[in-house]
Amino acid sequence: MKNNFLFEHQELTRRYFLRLGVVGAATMGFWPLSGAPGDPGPEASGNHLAPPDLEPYFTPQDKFRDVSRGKPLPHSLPDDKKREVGLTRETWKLEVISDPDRPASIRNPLTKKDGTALDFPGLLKLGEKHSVRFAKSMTCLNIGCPLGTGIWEGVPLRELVWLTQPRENLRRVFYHGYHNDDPQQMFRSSLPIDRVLEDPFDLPPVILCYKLNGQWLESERGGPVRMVVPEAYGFKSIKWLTRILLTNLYHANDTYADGNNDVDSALKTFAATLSVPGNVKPNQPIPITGYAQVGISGLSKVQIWIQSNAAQRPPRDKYFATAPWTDAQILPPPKHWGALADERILKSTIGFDPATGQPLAWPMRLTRVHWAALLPGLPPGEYTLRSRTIDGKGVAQPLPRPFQKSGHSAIESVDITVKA
Ligand SMILES: Nc1nc2c(c(=O)[nH]1)N[C@H]1C(S)=C(S)[C@@H](COP(=O)(O)O)O[C@H]1N2
Ligand SMILES: [Mo]
Repeated sequence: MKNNFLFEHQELTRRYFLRLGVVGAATMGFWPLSGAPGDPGPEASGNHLAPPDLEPYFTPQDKFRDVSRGKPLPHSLPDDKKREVGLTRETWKLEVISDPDRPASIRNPLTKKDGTALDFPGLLKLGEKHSVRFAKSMTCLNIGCPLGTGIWEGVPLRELVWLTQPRENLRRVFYHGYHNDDPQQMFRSSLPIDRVLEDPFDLPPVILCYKLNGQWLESERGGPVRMVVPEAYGFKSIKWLTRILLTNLYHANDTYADGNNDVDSALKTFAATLSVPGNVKPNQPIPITGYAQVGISGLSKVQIWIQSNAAQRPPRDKYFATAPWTDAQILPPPKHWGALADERILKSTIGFDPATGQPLAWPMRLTRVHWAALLPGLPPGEYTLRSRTIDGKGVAQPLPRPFQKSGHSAIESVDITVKA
């Protein structure tokens, strides 16, 4: 069970390709079809792609890619220091106060000074009544490929806002985590109060997260408590959360804004390949697999297109809108989700059927899917394979905002050589 995702990917793609009659695929140096039960195992020849570093569908906490700032990194502090500064479940404290510069009127701030700050047992107490969990890929706006996908669990942020008894002049919320008590190191993010109090378009709520994949949120992932904003890129999901400010400021004041990032951008839909054969023979079908991130606009199709590098491309078609794209097969949900100690977790997860633990819709927004395709054989030559997505509304990638600083949504291209 070590590599559930790889196994699922192998099984799903194997069945897909077998249905299409690609019996030779396993001997073409196509890694997902080797290593499965009954297979001769990966070939020793040097000319195929190294298998990508795959994880289960849900990523174990320690297999997430880490995007953390700080000197030293807060999660690397020794245990006694963590205890001292509130980075353990025993010592964690959260303040929820009015912004002194742009005050919101609140009756009941939660402060350390008054002994009213929220502690971990207090958060769990709220969780008994209000906790939710949902699946989400964490993606860095500046990296593009997901850092990991998990089931995030916690208490909706609005429950804390209500505890402060807000009255007037509350337009936004901003929040930050432990930053070595050095203002220069503060990593801050913000949201309109509307997004906190209501969940538009059936999105899950913004949460104070304390569990990931059914286990306590580890220090490296931002434990004991981090913010998780379902539809947002990673920079909104502040780790080692220590303070929330309710403000009358009317605009974003995120740390990420200083890096020229679009701080209101939601998760984009895009496709990428995971495997192409390393050695493509002329006139033999070409099996391809990949994944797609399912952004806020959903996913209806993954499409691919291979073109000879010798062919002329029409001018002024930067996003290849006129190319003869063909549909790839979006693979069904895996049978085993991986990383969850107990798959019953899925039965109480937003977006899953409480009776069966299966997703209510597929592809599932804010996560990812896998896909496979079989390209017809080609004459020898150099080719470019491209993959793209069509979102839930029928709009082709790169969607209305093709800017890197709004999050990666570019059309991927891969070089393929066909030779005897
Ligand atoms: N306190 C704090 N929170 C933070 C960061 C940080 O440096 N400090 N990095 C952010 C960024 S840019 C990203 S992409 C995500 C990454 O989450 P992960 O490390 O759990 O994968 O955390 C966010 N939360
Ligand atoms: Mo990020």
